[in-house]
Amino acid sequence: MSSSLPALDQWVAEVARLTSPDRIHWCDGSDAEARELTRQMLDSGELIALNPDSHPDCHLHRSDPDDVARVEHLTFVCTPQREDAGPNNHWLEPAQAHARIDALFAGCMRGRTLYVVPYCMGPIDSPLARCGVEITDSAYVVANMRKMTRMGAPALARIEREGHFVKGLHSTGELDPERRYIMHFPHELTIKSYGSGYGGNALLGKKCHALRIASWQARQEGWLAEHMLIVGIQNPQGDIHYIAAAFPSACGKTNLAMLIPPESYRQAGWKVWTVGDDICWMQPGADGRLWAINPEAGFFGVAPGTSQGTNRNALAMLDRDALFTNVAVTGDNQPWWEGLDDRVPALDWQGRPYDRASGTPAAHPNSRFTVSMHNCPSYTDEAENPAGVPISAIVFGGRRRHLAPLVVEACDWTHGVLIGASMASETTAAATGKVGVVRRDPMAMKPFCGYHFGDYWAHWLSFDRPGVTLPKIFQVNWFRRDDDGRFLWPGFGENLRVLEWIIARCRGQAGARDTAIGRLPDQDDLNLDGLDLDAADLQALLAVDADGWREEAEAIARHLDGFQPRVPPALLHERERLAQALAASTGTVAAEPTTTPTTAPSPA
Ligand code: SAT
Ligand code: MN
Repeated sequence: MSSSLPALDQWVAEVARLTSPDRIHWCDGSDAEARELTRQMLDSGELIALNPDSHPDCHLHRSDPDDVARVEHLTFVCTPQREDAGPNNHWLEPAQAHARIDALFAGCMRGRTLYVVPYCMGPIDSPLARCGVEITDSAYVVANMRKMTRMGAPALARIEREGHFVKGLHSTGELDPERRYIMHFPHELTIKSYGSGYGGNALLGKKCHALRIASWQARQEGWLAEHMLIVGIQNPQGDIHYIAAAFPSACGKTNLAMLIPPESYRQAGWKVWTVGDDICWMQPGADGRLWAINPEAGFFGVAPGTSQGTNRNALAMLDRDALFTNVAVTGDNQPWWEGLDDRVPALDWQGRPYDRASGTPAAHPNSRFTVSMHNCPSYTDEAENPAGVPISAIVFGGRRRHLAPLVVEACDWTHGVLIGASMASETTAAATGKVGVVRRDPMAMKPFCGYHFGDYWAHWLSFDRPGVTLPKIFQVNWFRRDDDGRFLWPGFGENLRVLEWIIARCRGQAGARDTAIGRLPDQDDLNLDGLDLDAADLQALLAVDADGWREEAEAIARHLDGFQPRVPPALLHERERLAQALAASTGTVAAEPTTTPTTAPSPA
């Protein structure tokens, strides 16, 4: 097979010359093709069938133990000018980068099949969607791409019509960490990835295309490609407000996107609709609002911690047609991970007999599930709406033990961009490296922005222009702890209480108090009915520690300084304004139990 697009056929031929595969297979995305690939992977041992009674059509893949997370130190953005990649990216000169990685690709597919995977990021008929073609020698990657993107014949038809596409070349190579690179060439709309078969390193539609390349394209074309979930919150009156929320990897985006309302909210008629759990592309519409699509078609979620109690929706979508990576298995061959239930698994994520006394987790902390979004009970057809959904609020969240309150509303767009730009979070198992270290992660895009953060912030600021009705921006932190390490806020479904306040603020219907760091709810502005929360914990969650924040403002100044001379002056002024407001306040400013409601204009 080939396409009707010479540019595509030429590229496939070129890659085949370089990599010398035994066979070339153009993926059509059909069920028959998926069945055949699964059969081959079961034969080769790449996939293991799970219990067909409890988990029909579910499979397990075990990664190489040295290949279980994204590798940021081996990920490069290769712009012609070094400065354009920014201090936020590793950089190599493009010609040198091509030479270095092409040397690895030479002959690497000997004995293997080269799969041509045409895919569309976003609803197939959406003007906001963008297409790509991934060439890979991994059937496991093909199987993932089929769940995660609109893959196959319809995507190829769109590519042939449009005549352009993002090129992604991938080989698992030898899975040798010493021979591994993830390289991006934004000016050539090209990705090359060698030596890893894992998630964001190998499913090139995801972080490589939909964030690193797309963020660069979005800047040229006037839109935003963000590391955000999209969730619709339906109130008892039936109005649905869509929220886009950025959190670093493995900070609960999937749980928030599929939130189960607390019992009292369910009874009152609240509903939650999942549009996306990881990536959001947003563009101003004719009405001046931001409209968003989820470019993905599935979820590649963190398994550990997913349970009946924390995310019933996720669990319900994992008992059929799901692909698991690096989870443990029970004696009767069901998938298992820490936090699921109190069964003891038989085999750990590497297939070794599991000994609980070893004290090590049975599932890898970054073990994952891949499922089509159609499996999700809270899935909404709006995820297929070519126009996208209108965004009422943007939320920035991090994982922070101290300082950051439960929720803060930005005073305006510029303040909101500063909040996003100065986000910080403790590192997680989603990337290799030390876990639990606080690092700045602007807009949760630190590993994913395909160009200089200074230019990126200027691009964000540019959306604030006459005639627009931008979403309100908020900062949240579900992860505050006391000195003993205990979480102060119950999180999960209870986060709806915070989202309710956020939506009410967007509608001009809830109270807030002005503080130096933004607007916070007082205790009675939040619906805490039926929640057993310690009064002191609530105080701590809603207090502004002015001394701590003064230090934070200084830290933010140093952080921004690292991106000079490209930091937009408006952002520096905003930081000054924050520092001055903090200079005027002392001690810890606690939340009041009573307030005068302030009203705000409604964006939606
Ligand atoms: O490995 S992925 O990048 O796909 C998942 C994540 O880190 O969010
Ligand atoms: Mn992510």
